[in-house]
Amino acid sequence: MSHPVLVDKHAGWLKITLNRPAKLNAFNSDMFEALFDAFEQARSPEIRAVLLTGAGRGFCAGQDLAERMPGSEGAKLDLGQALRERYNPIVQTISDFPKPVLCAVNGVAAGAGANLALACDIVLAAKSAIFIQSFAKIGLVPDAGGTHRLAQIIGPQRAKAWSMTADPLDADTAQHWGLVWQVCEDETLTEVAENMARDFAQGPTVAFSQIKKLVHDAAGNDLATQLEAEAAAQSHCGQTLDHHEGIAAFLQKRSPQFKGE
Ligand code: T3D
Repeated sequence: MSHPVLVDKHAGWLKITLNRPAKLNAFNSDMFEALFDAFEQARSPEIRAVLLTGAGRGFCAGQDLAERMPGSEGAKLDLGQALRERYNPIVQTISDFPKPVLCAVNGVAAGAGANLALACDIVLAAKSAIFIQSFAKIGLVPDAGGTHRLAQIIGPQRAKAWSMTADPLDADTAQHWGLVWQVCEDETLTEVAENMARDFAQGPTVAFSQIKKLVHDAAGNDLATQLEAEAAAQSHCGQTLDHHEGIAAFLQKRSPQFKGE
């Protein structure tokens, strides 16, 4: 049996590939366990960026609905509990992860699969990729942080209409709406995403983690609180070797060699 998540270690970065292509990488219990394990591996200090993608023609089709078949044990589950035990922790892990998490959406991203992609820091999408908040089609609400993120990124009107219609959103529209950083030709997505992961792995990791936290916290802060948070983050970054290296490299007119410290 093939492993539900593939982990490829590169110099300074980890590629995590959801690997149930015959089911468009829908989440079953094994895939959850393997994904948590992959992110644990990414905590290693030598890893400074993570790239998440999917195998085959899909990125992720959300919850494996075969595990929710009426009459089965899974159908009797409290879905709220399933979210608390699995989806919420993985979204929180990505959100809190102190390193850039990139996502290369190689194909359809549906349900919690779409919101898993949107939980990542930088979303790249293949031209042919589509995003679907498919929950309403099965009588559910967007989860895995979807309502929070969509309300923030695309605004409440689009968030409600997209969630209620469950219409597929093409990659160009997703980019136009601010959900996607870059749309790539299908055949170049992997190369573009891997190059970006490699570049981030050579970046100022402490500053990256602070940028992530500041941007995440901004929505809940007033200006004075955010100004102070920026000052605290800058105090921290100002003490890093990478800041010193950045200044030296600028003055010496050379490229900085960041160490992530
Ligand atoms: O339950 C909880 O724990 C609460 C949390 C819920 C989180 C959620 O994610 S709920 C939303 C679950 N996901 C969906 O509702 C999406 C279901 N899938 C689709 O609507 C379509 O498959 C797609 C629009 C994503 C793609 O359509 P298409 O035509 O390109 O492909 P397909 O033929 O439908 O799918 C290909 C295969 O993947 C097919 O298997 P088969 O017949 O060839 O053996 C299909 O059954 C399978 N597949 C796709 N999505 C799922 C799935 N199998 C199980 N679960 C899926 N979600």
